[in-house]
Amino acid sequence: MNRLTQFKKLKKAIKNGKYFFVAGHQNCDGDSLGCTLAVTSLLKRLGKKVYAYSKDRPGEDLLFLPNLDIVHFGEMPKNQKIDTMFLLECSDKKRGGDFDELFKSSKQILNVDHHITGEKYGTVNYIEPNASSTAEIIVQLFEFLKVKPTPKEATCLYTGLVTDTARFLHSNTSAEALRCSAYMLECGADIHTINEVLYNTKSYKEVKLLGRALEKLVLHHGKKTAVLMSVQLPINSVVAGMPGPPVLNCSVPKLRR
Ligand SMILES: [Mn+2]
Repeated sequence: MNRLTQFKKLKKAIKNGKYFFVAGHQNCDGDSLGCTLAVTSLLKRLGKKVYAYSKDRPGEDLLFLPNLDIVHFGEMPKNQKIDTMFLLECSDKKRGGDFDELFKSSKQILNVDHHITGEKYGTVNYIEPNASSTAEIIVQLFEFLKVKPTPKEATCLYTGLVTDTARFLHSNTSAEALRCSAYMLECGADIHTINEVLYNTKSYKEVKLLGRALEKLVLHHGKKTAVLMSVQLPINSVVAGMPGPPVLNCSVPKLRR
């Protein structure tokens, strides 16, 4: 089914829904949380009631995302009416959390994803493996609906694009991903904060952890290969107190010859 048909279906479903549940996947990343925030804001602007949900809180590097306090973290709706689920980046029914009850009671399930493994469990399934990110699809949805993203929405969507392409380094960095990113800048995405928080700064704990990891760097094969072993690091003792799971998020550069 072509892109236009899919967007028409999404538009119709959005029109027919009134009470929305919006969620991304567990262990949220920049794309799933950025999209959750942007879609929630879009739906509210269209006059809908929205319950935004994320099973987990983000790591501290995503705390700059605007309007994060509207998301219910780990707290499923209890007495709120829901007629439409809008799931982002959830390649199967369990990916976002325990939604069994909501699946039963909702009239519409909108499933938007860019993972090739995505299952078609929705009443509308827009799964586009050629998209760099779900944010790219949501930018296109804004355009299809002729709604210009606000600077805050643009910040959320640019975050999805920049993180899922690893700062436009991965092979999914298509012309369309760059066009959508450029459009988000035009709409006022706060690229300064995004670059500063995500890429130009590290927390004290991250730097300490990186230092300990780099101590383990050894050279092999006549100094042609550098190997970093981090599995035996007492990670928990270093990053204790950080929000989110203890993850060593560092990349070792390729050695220049
Ligand atoms: Mn993604």
